[in-house]
Amino acid sequence: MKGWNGRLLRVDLTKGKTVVQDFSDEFARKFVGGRGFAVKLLWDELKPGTDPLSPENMLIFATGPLTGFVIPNSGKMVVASKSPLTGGYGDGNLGTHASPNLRKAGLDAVVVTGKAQKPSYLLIENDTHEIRDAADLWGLDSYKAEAALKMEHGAASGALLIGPSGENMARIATVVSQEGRAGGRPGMGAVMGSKNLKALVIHGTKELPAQEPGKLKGLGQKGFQDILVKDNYKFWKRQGTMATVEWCQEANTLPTWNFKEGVFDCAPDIDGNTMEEMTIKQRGCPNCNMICGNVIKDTEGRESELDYENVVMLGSNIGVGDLKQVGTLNRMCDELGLDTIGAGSCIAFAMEAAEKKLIDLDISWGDFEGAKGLLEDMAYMRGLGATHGMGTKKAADKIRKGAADFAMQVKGLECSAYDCHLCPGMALSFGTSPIGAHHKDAWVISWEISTGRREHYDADKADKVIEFQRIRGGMFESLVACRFPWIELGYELDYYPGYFEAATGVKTTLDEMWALGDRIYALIRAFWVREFEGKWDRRMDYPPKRWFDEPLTKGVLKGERLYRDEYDGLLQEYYDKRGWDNRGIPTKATMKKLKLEQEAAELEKYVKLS
Ligand code: PTT
Ligand code: SF4
Repeated sequence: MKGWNGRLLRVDLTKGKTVVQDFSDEFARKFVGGRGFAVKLLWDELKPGTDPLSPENMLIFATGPLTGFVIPNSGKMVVASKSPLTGGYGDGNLGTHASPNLRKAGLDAVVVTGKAQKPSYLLIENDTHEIRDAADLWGLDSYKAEAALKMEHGAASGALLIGPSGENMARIATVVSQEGRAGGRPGMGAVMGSKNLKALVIHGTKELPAQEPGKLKGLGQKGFQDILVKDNYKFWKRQGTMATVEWCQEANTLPTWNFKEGVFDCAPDIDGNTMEEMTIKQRGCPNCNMICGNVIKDTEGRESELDYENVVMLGSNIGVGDLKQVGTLNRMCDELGLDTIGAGSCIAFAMEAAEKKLIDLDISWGDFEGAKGLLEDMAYMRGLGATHGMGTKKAADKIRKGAADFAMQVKGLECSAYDCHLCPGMALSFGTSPIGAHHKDAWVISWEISTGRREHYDADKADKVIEFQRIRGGMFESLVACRFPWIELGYELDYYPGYFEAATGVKTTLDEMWALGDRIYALIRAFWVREFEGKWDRRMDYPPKRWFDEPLTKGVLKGERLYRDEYDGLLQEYYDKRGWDNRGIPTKATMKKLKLEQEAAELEKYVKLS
């Protein structure tokens, strides 16, 4: 086997044991890596109904066959588990030096189960795998803990960590690395905390096994060159994802005041142009020549690395229109290990609940100090923070009194930063995302706006969502490479089958990659259905109620909203095109076509398949 190392590291924290396990050629070819590996392992090994915060849950760190090779943007890693935020499949993708190091340590993935008796960290140094004491790290924020670990294990190592929010099992806790990269929005940090696992430190120095190393090197060099001459390269280097603030404001899709509106009066004060005047340096992931992390100094003179989602969810969506203040909230999230999207949404939800006098909290729109206080309280799960740190769905269930009407989430995961009052295609993308309301799988909003969002609910929107889910949620999450060269600069997708073949020796086509995406999607859906046995309902694929029931009151889209029947029709188109029945469950024939016969037989124990 080339391309893959062919080895997983199994870590049982309860027993304090590690063991390396080979995986089969068939597993590698059928599920490829990253998300594909993660969902297959969870499906095969996790007992349905497992409490996500119990020792039995599995926490998976998975790379893919392209990770770590010197080809564009190959420094990413998938972190996956059964989610304590949603109760379904959860994952995230972060760029970190831990990724190439893991591969160079001769591994493709780490599967953690059990719970350590005391705070611990996992050290991987080539073939040495040790569970070590983390007593002095527990309680530290992620920056301090990473600095201490790097001091001990060397700057060449990579680290994946949790902050206090993961330790306290805030359900919106994520996994962080390098003071500004984060992944695992559906509470992967809480799962890590539940296992008493503060960090993974990884250092590998082996050569990666490519089938055709010379060819791969040549393709990689050409790929890096091509990126440098793309039309949008210079602008991307200046603004990265932050250019989206201005674009969303113009399109009236900039989440404002808990997604009540799509325009924010202070948008120019928090956009990419304002950031450019404040940028002091840039940071990024390994193996990337288009790095996009722009760093500014926040209100405390500390460094904060900005991205579109972070700035909007902690800016316009909570009414804060000062980029330094937003920077402070963003940096606090990274230190505390809170997902910025979840945290911003939970703060906005609390502000609205306080405004409606549903909770007794002294916080109002634009209240920077109040937001800081709530962030800390959510991370330490104290006071009202213990309610809001559970995520907006669970907080609304606790508060009741109609609070669910303004909890901006799907399946329990908070919406990322795109207002969908007049974007049914993007709403479908949130509705059918395999982890809850994340844009990562199908960011169709730009296409939707450019092709006419007033032709509301045409079937081509379902086609587009599926096309993007195949590319982004299937191919990029399994090869495990950053999708930004393609989506932001127009880097050709044809590169990827070439990379894959040179790395693994397995000939493939883009069509086969799309089939891989469909297989992964069907299996993730099967995972959800098995977990929600008897309770699964197509309405779980609906976007938040607010977009249907509360039209916009400002901007050129004033009066616009989504329509339920039309949305439901679009959802049905989506199911039909995917070969799923009208409950949103893959049919027997679809499972067979995707070579998931065994998985279909297992699913039939829980639900009758059409
Ligand atoms: C991702 C989500 C995003 S998506 C952002 S900003 W984005 C937020 N970033 C957070 C952060 O920062 N700190 C924090 N404490 N919480 C955060 N939560 C939010 O998490 C990220 C980039 C970005 S920036 C995006 S879109 C792309 N995402 C990719 C992806 O998902 N897959 C892939 N193959 N390539 C991608 N490339 C881009 O990577 P989640 P990163 Mg992130 C600080 O993980 O859980 O998927 O949520 O990884 O290394 O920070 O790079 O406008
Ligand atoms: Fe990381 Fe940005 Fe480069 Fe993608 S483009 S690999 S997110 S630095």
